[in-house]
Amino acid sequence: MTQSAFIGSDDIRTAFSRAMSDMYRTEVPQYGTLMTLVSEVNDEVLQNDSELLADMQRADELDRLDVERHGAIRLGTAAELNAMRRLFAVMGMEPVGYYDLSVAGVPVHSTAFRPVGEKALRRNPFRVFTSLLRLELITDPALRQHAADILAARSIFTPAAMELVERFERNGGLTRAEMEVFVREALETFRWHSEASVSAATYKALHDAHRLIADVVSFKGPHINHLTPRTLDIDRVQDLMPTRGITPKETIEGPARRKCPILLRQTSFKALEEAIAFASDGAATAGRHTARFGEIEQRGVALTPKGRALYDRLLNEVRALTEGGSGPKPDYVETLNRVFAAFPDDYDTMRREGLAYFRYGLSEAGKTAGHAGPAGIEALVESGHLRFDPIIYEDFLPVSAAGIFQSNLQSNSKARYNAASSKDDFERDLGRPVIDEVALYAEMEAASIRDCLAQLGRAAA
Ligand code: OOG
Ligand code: NI
Repeated sequence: MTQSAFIGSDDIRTAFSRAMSDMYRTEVPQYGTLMTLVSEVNDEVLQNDSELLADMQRADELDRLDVERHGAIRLGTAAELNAMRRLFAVMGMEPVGYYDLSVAGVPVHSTAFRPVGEKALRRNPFRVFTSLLRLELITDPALRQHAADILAARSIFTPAAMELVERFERNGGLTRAEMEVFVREALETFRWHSEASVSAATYKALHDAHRLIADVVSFKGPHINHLTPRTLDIDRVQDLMPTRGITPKETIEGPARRKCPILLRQTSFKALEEAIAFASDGAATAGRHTARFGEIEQRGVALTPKGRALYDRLLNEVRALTEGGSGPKPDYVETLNRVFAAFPDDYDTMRREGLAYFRYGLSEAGKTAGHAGPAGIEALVESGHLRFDPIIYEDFLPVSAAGIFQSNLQSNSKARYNAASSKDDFERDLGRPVIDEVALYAEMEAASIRDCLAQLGRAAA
């Protein structure tokens, strides 16, 4: 077998994310409605904002928009997480970031599998937010053991899917024929099963411990629970959702609306209530479960640690003002807008203050001037020889994720688990360290500067 007969990981990822999207659209028709709405609004935004259109064209960001989406799954065991890492590796997706959601009362910790290289991201930035249930957070020891036993007995991958993962690892790639089988078989893991693998009584016990525990433990596999397209105007889609028969959650998670978007803003619509059949233990076998929902997101520039610290501080301020205590609360959106006014809203200020990451490139003037331009990055920017584009945030936000979890579990429980964060345990279960997302953005920016300097025939500083 020659190297060249292998299909690239980018192509496998694209084929898989398309197959996943098709499956989810059949399973949850509202997702299809939402996709149509998002694509209409994106077209409208680009038609009315020629500057954004030009920026996105220059940054080579337009092509990925239509295929761009993220999904989420919740796993039950270390072995499942470990195997999932190997499965996603076939599609060029690596674990980036660590999210501890126990602090928000959700008994999971998570990572996001996604492509990391710039070329791969431009092709298709498909991401899967992947959570691992922390069984140790179930307080009742008998129930904890029961859940562990149920999980130990299931196998969430088809034998053919794992066989192809092994073949990929052994040979360093998959042929087209192998890829087609791989996509079909891997998809099975993410399919919805309306037959629970537990009795109604067990489901209830798990559900009483936490809705999420029932969702993870009661089924044959980790059904994909949402797929999220990327919109260029989340407020507009949120406003239009009711006209298409979709009821969004009340508030948009993340930063305030801005001229220059930062990080990530997200909103979702309520999970569907679905009929399920319990395994028979002689009792009633019909039930209902809420698992799957829809979500949209708008992505903005990635922040540096300094920018992120400012974001976190402002968001905490908003939460302190609008949550808890008694008496009337100020309006959330009004408070968010007022507090976030402290975050500079133009790219050049964000850049000069070191709040966000940018990709530098030579302008036409810079290319013409070549050697003759001024020295130093700042001087080159000022003279118009260097331009800069925002580096898009490709990751997630723990507070937003917790808000999405909560609204879809219909639990307003503000319970917090007192467990220590356990990134080390997570990485042990995963079988490798997670990649630090900040290092990825910093390196993208640094590489773009090196590239410009090289083109100008200058040595890097
Ligand atoms: C994942 C929720 C997190 C996001 O976009 O922040 C998430 C889940 O409910 O399993 O998808
Ligand atoms: Ni999501």
